[in-house]
Amino acid sequence: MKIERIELREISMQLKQPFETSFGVTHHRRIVLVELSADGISGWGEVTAGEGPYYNSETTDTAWHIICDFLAPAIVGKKFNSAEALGAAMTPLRGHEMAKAALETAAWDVEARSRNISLRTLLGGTLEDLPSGVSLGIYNDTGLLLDRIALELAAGYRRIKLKIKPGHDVNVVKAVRDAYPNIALTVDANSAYTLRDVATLIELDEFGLEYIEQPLGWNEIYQHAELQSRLRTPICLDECIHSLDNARAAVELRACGVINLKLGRVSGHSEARKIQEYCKHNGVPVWCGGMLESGIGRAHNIAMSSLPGFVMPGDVSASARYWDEDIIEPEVIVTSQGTISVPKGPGIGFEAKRELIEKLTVRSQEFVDD
Ligand code: OSB
Ligand code: MG
Repeated sequence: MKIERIELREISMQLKQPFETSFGVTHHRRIVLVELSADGISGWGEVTAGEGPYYNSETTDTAWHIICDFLAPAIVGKKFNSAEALGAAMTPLRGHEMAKAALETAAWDVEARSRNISLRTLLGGTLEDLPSGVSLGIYNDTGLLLDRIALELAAGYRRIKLKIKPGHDVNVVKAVRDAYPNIALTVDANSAYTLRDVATLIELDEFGLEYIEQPLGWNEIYQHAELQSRLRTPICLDECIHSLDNARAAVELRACGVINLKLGRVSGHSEARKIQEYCKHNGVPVWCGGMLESGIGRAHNIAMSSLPGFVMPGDVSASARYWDEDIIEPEVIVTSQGTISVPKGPGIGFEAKRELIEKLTVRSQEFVDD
């Protein structure tokens, strides 16, 4: 593919409800979208960075800077044999996985569309219906949290994940477990604890959780190994895993029993596919995380989750849980069985709503081959 044009835009999208994690509250998303055109075909990708550097070190603005000043100039006008080769061309640039992933995933959409096949087929996906779970932010009122869980379960979702932080953990998990003794339940701390909190984390062992997600330092695999040796509940790593090498280190050190895969965090489909392959081979369950994405990021998550290593329900849920109107057609829907069906159409299998995207755009930048 010869890259003829890259269009970068920042869109502004209001979440239906604020989402609170141990690192802060998000009301409103500033999302960077990439449209990549090659050989007359265009594909879409999304930067999944947050507005501030609290989940990882990237932000909406660092991604804008890195794409405009380094990545887009390195790619526009060049020819690549595959999306994977385009991704490889960005490896000399250190870090900034989410900025890279936006371009890399857009290139996978282009490659699939140019062959008139679905991205699922191009990636080698086998699953057709994906089990879907929900991630619920921190609720100060546990009664409201229980009401929300009742609604999500009635809608069919297969797993409930609760955000926790110090002081808002064992008490909340106990209340939910008492109300729902048998549901698949998990917690996610987003790195809010240290090894000094081991006693609290050991208390969580009593609740039959599927896993405890990222309790310790955002880039600290070794300490998770120390913690895992003291817990029966598997640790699931999220923030720590940026590459196949990180996944291998975490599994070999026994720092986790489960991995949350996020396309942005691992720089795109190529690396994500290698990680799920490694995990499948080593019996480590993998599931697809979310970053409060618009429909474009959500569509890529769905394609990735069709790979055979994705054996646990993911955080990818219906568009309508986040947005009054999503930017893709059709929107992502979840069946009453709690599943998302992987689309069969070309590329990501969803179409970008260009008029709506235009209305939501706050800035844009074009790179053309001259
Ligand atoms: O840790 O999985 C996380 C949202 C923003 C940043 C980090 C995380 C999350 C979520 C929400 O848990 C997942 C979603 O519904 O998109
Ligand atoms: Mg997480």
